[in-house]
Amino acid sequence: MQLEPGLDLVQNYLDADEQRRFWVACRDLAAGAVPMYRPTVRGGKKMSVGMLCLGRHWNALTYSYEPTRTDFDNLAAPPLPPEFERLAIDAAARAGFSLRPDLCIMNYYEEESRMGVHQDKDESRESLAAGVPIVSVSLGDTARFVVGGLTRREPTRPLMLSSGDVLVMGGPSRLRFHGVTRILPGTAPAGLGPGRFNLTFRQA
Ligand code: MD3
Ligand code: FE
Repeated sequence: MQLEPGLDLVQNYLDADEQRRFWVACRDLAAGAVPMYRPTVRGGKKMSVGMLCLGRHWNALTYSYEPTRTDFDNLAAPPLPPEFERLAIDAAARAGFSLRPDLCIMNYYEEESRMGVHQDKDESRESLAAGVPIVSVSLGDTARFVVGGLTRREPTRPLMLSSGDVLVMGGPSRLRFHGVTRILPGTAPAGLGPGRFNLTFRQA
């Protein structure tokens, strides 16, 4: 359903089997040769989420994309798996957008993890100007998410993101402020969890 122009939520986009398959893929990637880690951001604070970027790496110190993790261990970002890419392309198309994702940021939330309200504006001017969407896929525990307007001052509206839900934000909604205010522990479907993986697919 369309929440706002350019902001589309498809609940249960992934069935139980697909959720389990993507969960396992995320879990295995997180513990793989290029592991998930906790980024330190500008100012020196550690983020409360675990992160693993696929395709390209988001540098938490420079807020820019690069091939290797120069803010952490200099390892190259693992490639974006073909089944991840397909998921993002299909979900964007369903919301009426064309997306050629070149990276995915995989975030892992534990019970205490949060994501402060922010804008995603580290992609190229062309990508942002064209309103190329971000596709978000939620797996595991439910999150309370908030989405606002194009300035920090505007009010936010809460939204629950459950396992299997896909949120597409493009066009006029691409630069909306948003964040994760809490994780509901123990809400993951059987076979998933603990915690929550969120995948955000982007065209840099
Ligand atoms: C609405 N992640 O990785 S995804 C992020 O649930 C991020 O992990 C959150 O914000 C999470 O940057 C939210 C949903 C999302 C992403 C980008 C948006 C919603 C958005 C951009 C504009 C409006
Ligand atoms: Fe974001």
